[in-house]
Amino acid sequence: MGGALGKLESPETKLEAKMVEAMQRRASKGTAIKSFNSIILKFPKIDDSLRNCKAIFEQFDEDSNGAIDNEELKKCVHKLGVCFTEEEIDDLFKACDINEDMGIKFNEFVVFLCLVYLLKDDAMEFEAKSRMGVPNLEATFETLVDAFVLLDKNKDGYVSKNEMVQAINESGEHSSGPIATKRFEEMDWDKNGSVSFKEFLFAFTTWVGIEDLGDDDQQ
Ligand SMILES: [Ca+2]
Ligand SMILES: [Ca+2]
Ligand SMILES: [Ca+2]
Repeated sequence: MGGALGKLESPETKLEAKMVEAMQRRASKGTAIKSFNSIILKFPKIDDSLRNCKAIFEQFDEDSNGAIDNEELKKCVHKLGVCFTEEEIDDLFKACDINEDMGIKFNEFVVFLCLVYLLKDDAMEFEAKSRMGVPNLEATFETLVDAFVLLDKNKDGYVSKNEMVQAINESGEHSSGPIATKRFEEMDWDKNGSVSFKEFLFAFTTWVGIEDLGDDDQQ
């Protein structure tokens, strides 16, 4: 820390600092995933599981306009049985509203649920499964966290381009450099040179094609 990249990698918000902390805590337990390829092999299962969140989404999108507003999100957090302050919920809302249209669309909601899962101190408290009726959701989130832990070699809570190159190298790709660069650029949404867990999740929803689902826009 404190090197040339120190500024880039320091968390911007309290929420992000909390996420980094939670990720580091989780990383200390190791990961069940062995390679980048095995993450890719899990895509179909992850895809299925995330799509099942659509029912939860619709339940909280009370006015059925295809997006969850701040008030609806507060009810959702309450229903999930999580204790977040108003400020934390507002921060989560802003963090997940990646296209800044003041509403949480389906792909943004999936990211939200997974962030809530990570931020919970005790995963057992996360009652989405029992309350929301989505089977294997926790297992899916656990896989996503595991995947991030695998990529974040130095366990600083962010994935750097070098770490991405390393992960793809280890999976035995011949032209790992260009593939890693492409994947990295797809993930680094704000182009600041490092990938946060949130950015990783957004990339994932794109890779498995979740974004198409919640999109009721004209185009
Ligand atoms: Ca949005
Ligand atoms: Ca890292
Ligand atoms: Ca970034």
